[in-house]
Amino acid sequence: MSNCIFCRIVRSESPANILYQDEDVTAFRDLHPQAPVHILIVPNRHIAGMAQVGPEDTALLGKLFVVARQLAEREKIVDGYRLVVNNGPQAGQTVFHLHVHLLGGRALSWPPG
Ligand code: DGP
Repeated sequence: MSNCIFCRIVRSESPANILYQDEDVTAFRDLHPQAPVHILIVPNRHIAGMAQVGPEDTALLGKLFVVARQLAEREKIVDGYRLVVNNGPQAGQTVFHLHVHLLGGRALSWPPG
């Protein structure tokens, strides 16, 4: 989508600190980090959110989480990290391109607000 900021980052049309990219997935640091490590892992293909995924996306969704695990190791936060997917405005979703937040590097309270 031409006006989607994450699509633009995936296509290198907008700047971002990209940590990983392959044919399916891109990962980059969050612009407004909520923890010492805050990385977004996104599908390269535009999917607005969890409400739009289907069985055909099973492998892609799995890959987002496998990449998140690899980045957690690379960032040395394996002692404790959190993976978050906000879906819908009431859950705090502000960018409508599916993304997994990888948060770590500090103690994380539960439940999230
Ligand atoms: P969410 O609230 O779950 O939709 O998370 C969106 C996240 O995206 C939020 O933590 C801030 C981040 N973000 C928004 N715009 C940009 C951007 O242009 N670049 C980067 N790197 N992150 C962004």
